[in-house]
Amino acid sequence: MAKIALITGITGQDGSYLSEFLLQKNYEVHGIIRRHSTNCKERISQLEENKNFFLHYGDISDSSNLANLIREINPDEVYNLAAQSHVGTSFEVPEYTAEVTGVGTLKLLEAIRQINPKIKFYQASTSELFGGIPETAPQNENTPFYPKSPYGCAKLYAFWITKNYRESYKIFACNGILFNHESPRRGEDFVTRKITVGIAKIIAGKQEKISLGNLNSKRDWGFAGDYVEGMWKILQHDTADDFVLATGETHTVREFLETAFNYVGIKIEWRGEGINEKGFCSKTGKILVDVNTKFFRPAEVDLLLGDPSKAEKILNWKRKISFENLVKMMVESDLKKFSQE
Ligand code: NAP
Ligand code: F7E
Repeated sequence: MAKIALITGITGQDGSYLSEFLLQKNYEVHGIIRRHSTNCKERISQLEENKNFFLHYGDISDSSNLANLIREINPDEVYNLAAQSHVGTSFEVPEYTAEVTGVGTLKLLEAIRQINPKIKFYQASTSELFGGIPETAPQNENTPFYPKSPYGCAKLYAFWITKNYRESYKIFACNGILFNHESPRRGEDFVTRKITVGIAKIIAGKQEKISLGNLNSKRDWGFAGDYVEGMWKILQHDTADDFVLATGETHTVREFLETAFNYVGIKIEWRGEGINEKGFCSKTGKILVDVNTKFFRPAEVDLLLGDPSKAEKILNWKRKISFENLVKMMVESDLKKFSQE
């Protein structure tokens, strides 16, 4: 019998890669989508003809809808990827973020507890839980949490309620504490994709420059395709547990940007300081990067650097794509996309 998976957040970056991964493993894959007035299925349109792929309307904030779907589909595994996932935006919509990213997790767990507590549950936890304590890097499963945004706080609730349902009701409920992972399918308002789209548009003559916020924050960036395999491995382990997935490397936003420009043969020269800092093309002298305070956050996470040794040892999981190859993959994909549009 093929295993059945239910994925919330299936239209997102990770949902699309996870669907492809599970379909290759012969799962029957079900996903919850929200009704949009525009097309939200861009990342999963290639899967819609697959006979083992099913989409259902729903919303993580609608508990009766979640209960109906759990009853109807009766999955073996639930992957909860649905979230208002943008950290900057969470400062604009903090209550909504708490409802969806935090309490939504409880609604799903409660449906599982009441209908079939044997269902395995994966919660998309995040390195944003570690937030504000740079001196604790590298961060692992034992590092204290200190979220720095409404998003981080909502995910903190989701983390603990997942652990609580594991301990209270013996549900196989696990947290994957994932550090930043990117891809050509990354949303265009996250910094890596904003940079690679910006470069492709500059090359195509459709944009003058890229405006960014904090150039000095450091992130541990991996490839999303590697991380969805880790999610699956977490649910295949013989006991329910929490795992950090990360690369063990950290880079500044500035380094990501310089590496990405490098792929198109442009060297960036920096002049000025703080909000007056600008990145110039070393050959033409044109301004290609500037700083706009609109992209600063009320509180910032300065340094994320993960220690994935527990997952490497216990799950035999390891990232495959290097930082340089991730940047290259994203730049190449956007150059192709924006030269054709
Ligand atoms: P993403 O691209 O922003 O996708 C988020 C998904 O959640 C989308 O499918 C979105 O649907 C859905 N969603 C939002 N609100 C919903 C609601 N009320 N009901 C149902 N679905 C809703 O995020 P991602 O990068 O794939 O990340 C997946 C998960 O991992 C998220 O929970 C994120 O917070 C977490 N995470 C991500 C990273 C990372 O670096 N990518 C790291 C750690 C943890 P629409 O298409 O309808 O908007
Ligand atoms: O920001 C800085 C920004 O929005 C990275 C989500 O998937 O990973 C993601 O959250 C850094 C921050 O990702 C711009 O201030 C500078 O320091 O790409 P980001 P994030 O906030 O790290 C975690 C693990 C998640 O769980 C989240 O769901 O880049 N930055 N200038 C900028 N960021 C953005 N978005 N836009 C800028 O213009």
